[in-house]
Amino acid sequence: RNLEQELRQALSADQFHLVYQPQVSTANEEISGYEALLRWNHPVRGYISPAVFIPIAEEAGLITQIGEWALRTACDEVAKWPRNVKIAVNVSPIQFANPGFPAVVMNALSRSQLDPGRLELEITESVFLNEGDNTDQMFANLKSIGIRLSLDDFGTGYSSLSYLKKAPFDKIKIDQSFVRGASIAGNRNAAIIRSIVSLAEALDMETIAEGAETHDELALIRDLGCSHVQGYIYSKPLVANEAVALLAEGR
Ligand code: G
Ligand code: G
Ligand code: MN
Ligand code: NA
Repeated sequence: RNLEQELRQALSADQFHLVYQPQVSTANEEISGYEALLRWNHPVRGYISPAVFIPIAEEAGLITQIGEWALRTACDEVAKWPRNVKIAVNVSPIQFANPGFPAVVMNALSRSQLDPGRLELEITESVFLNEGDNTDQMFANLKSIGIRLSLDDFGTGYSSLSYLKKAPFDKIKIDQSFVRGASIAGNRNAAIIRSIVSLAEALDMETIAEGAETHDELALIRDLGCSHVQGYIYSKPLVANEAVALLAEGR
């Protein structure tokens, strides 16, 4: 009945798995990495979207456990893959606020033997909303491990440029809402993407355009100078063996 109750059992009942969506370099069209995305397959209700259950997990105090499972599983799986691609893992602001989080990251790296430079954590702008005293320290601690940081859903919600100045991001993810339809004549999204790319370049950060679905969108993203693209135009999120097969094909 109650989704929260069922979410409590989902981890031990082995109902989660990860899917992986390619992140492609615009320069050479090679897969540079994958974003790991959580999936919950409920035995009765069927597939439940993370857009539905992540907020419930955050409310119920379950996101720390579930997020750690996702991080460990992503590192363990990707460490065995045939190419040294990067792996991007989403991190809830609640995980990020926990002073023990860097130790969790180090543990995931050491048990999987994944090179820290291959792990990228995706953090949304909302971590700055309830910014605590230790936010700067958290960024410094995570960077000292040698991992990469990516600013997810950029341009939505609480955008402020001040945190771009102080937080050590390696990559900005341009939100889908700016990418979709950007190639249509007269659409203002192209101007926004152009200015984000120019800002990122000035700050020595990479850019990835999310949610590209059409050839026109892809061509525009490339013309505007985004370094990477992620979207259905290349691939939907794939189960692990499909993601491996794509790498084995040399993509
Ligand atoms: O995969 P999909 O587009 O349906 O994801 C919907 C939302 O769920 C996105 O905002 C995505 O960031 C979030 N999400 C997916 N997997 C995870 C995860 O492992 N941890 C967190 N915190 N969010 C996730
Ligand atoms: O918020 P975050 O960037 O973590 O979420 C990524 C979400 O975007 C995933 O749920 C993924 O399935 C979805 N996604 C990725 N590419 C596309 C796309 O080209 N079109 C649409 N509609 N969704 C996409
Ligand atoms: Mn993401
Ligand atoms: Na996003």
